[in-house]
Amino acid sequence: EASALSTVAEFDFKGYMRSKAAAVNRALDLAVPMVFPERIHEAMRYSLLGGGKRVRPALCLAACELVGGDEALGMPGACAVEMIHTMSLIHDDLPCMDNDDLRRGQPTCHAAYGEAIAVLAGDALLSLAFQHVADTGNYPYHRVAHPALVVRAVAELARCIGGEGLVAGQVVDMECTGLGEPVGLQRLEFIHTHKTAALLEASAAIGAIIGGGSDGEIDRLRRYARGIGLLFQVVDDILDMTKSSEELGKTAGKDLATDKTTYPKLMGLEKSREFAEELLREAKLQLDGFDPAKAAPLLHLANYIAYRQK
Ligand code: GRG
Repeated sequence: EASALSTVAEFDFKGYMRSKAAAVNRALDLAVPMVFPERIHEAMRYSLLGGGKRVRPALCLAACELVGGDEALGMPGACAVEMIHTMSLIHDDLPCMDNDDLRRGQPTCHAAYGEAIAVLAGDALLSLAFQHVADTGNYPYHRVAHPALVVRAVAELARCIGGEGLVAGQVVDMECTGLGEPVGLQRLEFIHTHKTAALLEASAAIGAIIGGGSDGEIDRLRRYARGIGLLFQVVDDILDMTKSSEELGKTAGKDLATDKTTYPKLMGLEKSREFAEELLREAKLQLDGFDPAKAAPLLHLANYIAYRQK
């Protein structure tokens, strides 16, 4: 027991994330070659390779490895979820949605390449994501997953991003923005579980499916990921609020100035922190049935999301 605990304590989470991000970046680089017509591939590469913490692919790979798969087996799914994440950011930044000119400190895709190319780069990444999961033969790290598992993974990806997943979250968020009144707790949770948690859930589920996990294992990893997805947003809201009051409206007063509903605004800072602790505890509980040494990456990922300073 003590040695298992110390194994967990000694786990080098930063090193783990760095090495997974490097492997994912190499695979993504190979996934979008600069072929004709170059401009669309340039735009896709610009957004896909322009930074990002690679949380979703790391989650996919960690889930795959936890149930007995390896990195090569999980890599197509890991690339696919990052492609989806990237395309959702490209479309979210468009003038018809959030109308943002900056993302990760750089011009957004449409600011750099124009609106039409940005829409198409998003579409092409969406398509490439499915190609990646389905068409493993085209993949440089080719490892064969059972076709039935690949079909399940494809269905999982489709379900989480469609009209009952990511898109639903975005639509409800858009409807609530500009209402001029705060939305209720249920509405707020709907937005976050769909906009953010759904893709994290799919990342973990796809990794666990392709890695050959049992239904019970897949289910626990799914709950874990859904929990850290909501946790991510609650902590985001808390950080925004504390930053806003500390920096007195320099850059961070942004959310206070708008009518965007946040957890601290709805339930207060203390209750929001308690809610975050509860979500963290429940997420970690899902890892209890696994070998603690093997579950270390996911345990630390949950802690990182909970205790990050931005
Ligand atoms: C999926 C078909 C389809 C369409 C997209 C526009 C849209 C529909 C959805 C918007 C989704 C959106 C913007 C969600 C926010 C997700 C989020 C928490 C982003 C920040 O994630 P990080 O911190 O970002 O992982 P990095 O930069 O590290 O990658």
